Amino acid sequence: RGTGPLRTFALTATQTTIDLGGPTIKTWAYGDTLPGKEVRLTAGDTLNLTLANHLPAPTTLHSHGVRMRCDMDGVPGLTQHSIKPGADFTYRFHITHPGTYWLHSHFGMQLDRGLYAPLIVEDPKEPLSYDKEWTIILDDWLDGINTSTPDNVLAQLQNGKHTPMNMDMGENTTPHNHPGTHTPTPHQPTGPSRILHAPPSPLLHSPGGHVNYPHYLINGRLPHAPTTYHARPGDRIRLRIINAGADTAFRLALGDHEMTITHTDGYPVHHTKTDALLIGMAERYDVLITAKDGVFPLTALAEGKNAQALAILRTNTSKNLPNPTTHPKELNRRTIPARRLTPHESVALPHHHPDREIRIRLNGSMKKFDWSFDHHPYTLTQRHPIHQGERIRLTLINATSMWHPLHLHGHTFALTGINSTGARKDTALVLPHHKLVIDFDADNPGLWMLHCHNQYHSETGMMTILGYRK
Ligand SMILES: [Cu+2]
Repeated sequence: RGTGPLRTFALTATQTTIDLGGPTIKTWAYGDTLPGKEVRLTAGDTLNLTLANHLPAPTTLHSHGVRMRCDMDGVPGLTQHSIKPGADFTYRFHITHPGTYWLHSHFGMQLDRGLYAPLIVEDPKEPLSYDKEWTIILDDWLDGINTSTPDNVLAQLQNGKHTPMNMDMGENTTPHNHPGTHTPTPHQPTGPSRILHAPPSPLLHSPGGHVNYPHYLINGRLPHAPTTYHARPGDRIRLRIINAGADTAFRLALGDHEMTITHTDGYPVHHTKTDALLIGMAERYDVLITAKDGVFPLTALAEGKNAQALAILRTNTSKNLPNPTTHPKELNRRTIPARRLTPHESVALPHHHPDREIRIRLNGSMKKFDWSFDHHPYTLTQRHPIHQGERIRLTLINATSMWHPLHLHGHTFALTGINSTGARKDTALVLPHHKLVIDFDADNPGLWMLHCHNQYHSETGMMTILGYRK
């Protein structure tokens, strides 16, 4: 499937100590930084990334949103054996499409620790012009704070009935065939309670999430010790914004600035102006801004959670600093949802009647914490059959009282529009009791996950598999 210049990278998944800008915490991360060091290459290159596992647990790496061959997709037990402690694995695949992507662990609850890093694929014929480019990674944080871990918080939500899903146990399993035979030890609901009690978010028509995180971060920093970005007044700046959170949508705005949306999930859209963005877990937006003269807050409100993350844009030497809790007025102005965006002609999915429709219902409740598709919690053997060459319509009916960010591996679908196909994305929000209808061309054979990107939902069973049939 193509070659191109080989670009070699090495990441180490390891236990480490991270300074969040005050509290120093023990966690699991890629190397000693949070986020992990950026992986940047150019469309046409072949990625050659070796992940060394220095964790006390198995792991895998998923390149979120990147079109690739299935055996490099990093789904434990399905596309590869998980990487045992002390072992390593080399992910090698040709990258054809530019965009803003990210790397994260696809094993158990590891995503809600520090196991994530940006993956930026430059366009060799970049059509946008800008003076600076920054990657902004949003995250919700609890790991290592007063003995909290994502596993013990999941156990709190499940009231002690946790059965791990998104993992295989190595030697006892064969990819594509047998689910794990290992009986996992349930995690205990220990540590301080992190269960969210808050009114619903008007934007999400439901609670912001389930977890009341002690911290929200931009590029690994707390609001009282934010990253400061320096520019000159008038500079045109590209922001590549990634939500690496596990249970939090962020509403983001830059004080006193308008943003121009240029891409979502790596794919270009017709430039659209907005004041704020609502970004679900694993979604990405690229925006252009023109910097004004001053010091400005880049605020990421944890939607429905009454807390926020912060970074600073500085273009002069003013001594004034935005307050860590500052609430730019732009947060309450225009928020353009993805369904209002239209794809750039170069990536618009051609109009075509679907050859196959797959209807899937989302089930589960906050009380039972039993999230699933069609009332069947994930198993490795589940398949929704599709055939190469088909135009597939996926109709995802949300029968729950909760919102979900749904992610399809290996393909970038089109949101369905009224008169034309909508923006291309790999992750899209569905509100409670609404449906999400997405179209894609089955042109990348393999076994591909469809799952909720709320890590607390996917881990309890809201995942399934689309399988190409010969
Ligand atoms: Cu969900």
